[in-house]
Order: sequence, then C-alpha cells, then structure tokens
Amino acid sequence: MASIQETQYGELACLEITLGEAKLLMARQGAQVLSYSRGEEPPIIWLSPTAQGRAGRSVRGGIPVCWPWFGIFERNPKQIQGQYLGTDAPQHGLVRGVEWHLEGIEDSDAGVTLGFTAPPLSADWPAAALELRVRLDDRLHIELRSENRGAQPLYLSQALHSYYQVGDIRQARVEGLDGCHYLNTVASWDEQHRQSGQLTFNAETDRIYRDPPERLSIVDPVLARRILLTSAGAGSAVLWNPWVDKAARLSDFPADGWQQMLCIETANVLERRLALAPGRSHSLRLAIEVQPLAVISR
Ligand code: TA6
Repeated sequence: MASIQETQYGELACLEITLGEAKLLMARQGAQVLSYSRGEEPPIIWLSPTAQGRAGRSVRGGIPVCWPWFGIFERNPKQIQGQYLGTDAPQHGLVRGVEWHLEGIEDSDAGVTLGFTAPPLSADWPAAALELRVRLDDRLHIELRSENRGAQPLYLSQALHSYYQVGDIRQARVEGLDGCHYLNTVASWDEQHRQSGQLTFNAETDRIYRDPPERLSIVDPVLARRILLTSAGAGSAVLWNPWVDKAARLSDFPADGWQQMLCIETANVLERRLALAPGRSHSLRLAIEVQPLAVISR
C-alpha cells in the first residue's frame, strides 16, 4: 500500500505519494506531476531548482498537461483555432494553471492510481471532458483521456510535456527515432527532415517528430541509466532542450539547468491533431521505466 500525504509546493496544494522506493509529487493545479524519483537515484522527472509554485502558473518541470492545444495557439491547425472564442490564448492551452478535481485513489499492494478531472472549460471552448489517470507501480503510468461532449466534431492538439533529468545533455542520446520525419522548429516550421540514427545534443533543440515508435529511450551514460518511454495514442513526439541562450531567457530556469534536462513530449500536434466525433474519446498513454545501463567492461 502507498503512503499519500497532503503537502504544499509554494502556493500549490500537492500530494506526495510514496510506494516502496518510489516517490511522486503531484500538484492539484494542472494535475501536474512535479517530480518522480526511485530510491537514492537522481530524480527521473526534472523539476527546475528555481521553479515556483504559483497559483495560475505552470510549474517549470515535471509533466505539464498541454490541452486543448499545444504550443503557440497561432501555430495550431485552423480547425483548432476556429473552435476557440476567447481572446487570450496562452501557450500550451487552458488547463495547466487551473485546479483539477481529485476523483479518487485506488491503492493496492501492486500499485496506486490517482484519477483527476479537469474543471469544465469556459464557454469559449466546445463541450469536452478531460481526465488524467496516474498510476505508480514499478513504473509511472499516465493516461490523458479526452472526450467530445458536444454535438460537433472536436479538434484538439495535446502533449504530456515531460521534463526528464539527465546527468549531462551533451553526453545523452535518444534511441528509437531513426527514420522518423521531423520539423526543426528552431530553424523552420516548413522544412521536413528525416532522423538518421540516434539523436544527440549540441545546440538548442526543438523538434516535432511525426509518427514516433511506441518505445523511445533516453540513454544516459553519466547517470548510467536508460529511461524507457512506452507510449500509445501519440502521433507526435516533441524533443526540446533550450541550451544556453534560450535557458537564460526562460522563467524559473537556472542558467545551467539546460545541462540536466531533456523534454520528450508525448503528443498529438500539427497534422497529427485529434478529430473526435460527438461522444467519442481518445486516450494518450505513457509509461516511464528506468533501467540500469549495462556497464561495458573494458
Ligand atoms: O515543447 C517545446 C516548447 O514549445 C518550447 O518551444 C518552449 O516554449 C517550451 O515548450 C516551454 O514552454 P513553456 O510555456 O512551458 O515555457
């Protein structure tokens, strides 16, 4: 059975869930995972050392939920833009900074599951329901379920904007994207590229991969571990590291923070946006597992 404690992170009401050697910190605001660690190992999910827990603002790090659009609103497909009647369209959608409702907790020896529902969105967006289920066992499982509660087709883009901790981004690599098409949005939103081999990092990286495989890995020789990501329902993967210059411009982000983090965002964006018929739903799923890297004997 898990231990579940109410706690605070700055202004935010949080839950600290401990199950064996695993520890998870979640904010009710945004149903945002803030941190996730196992035993004495460095955290798996990165939380900025200068992050603030402020009401109404997403915390820098963890797993923010981007919904019902990803990224800059004006970069989204016209069907999505046309659905929103509001005047303020914040980056990454409308649900990161609002209080979600904890529907229930299922706890057993095998693991613990928490279910959250987002508050009804304003009349500026079509009728929809959004749920997040987080399960902690020997892995961390996340499911984001969107349902069209209206009478018209519902278009949306979304991401689990996960910040992973690495020992040194300059020595880390991502396996699994070989052959995938991607946009390098740092340079252009129009030019398609194709990934060749593993992805390594030596500059600001902000890429949208199309049709990624269900399994991706972050190989981290510094921390001697592999973070294995298994997803379902994701038509996109966004890989982001701000590097030196952008890190200096970001809120709640220390100057050298770029060295220890990498975002791999499990997503459906751009031409992989969702189109839900009335009454239909979609689940975006992610499982996060850590494995020791086999030390290659010299
Ligand atoms: O997912 C990558 C990205 O869109 C980056 O371009 C950067 O803006 C990042 O998200 C962080 O966005 P945020 O609004 O959380 O500062």
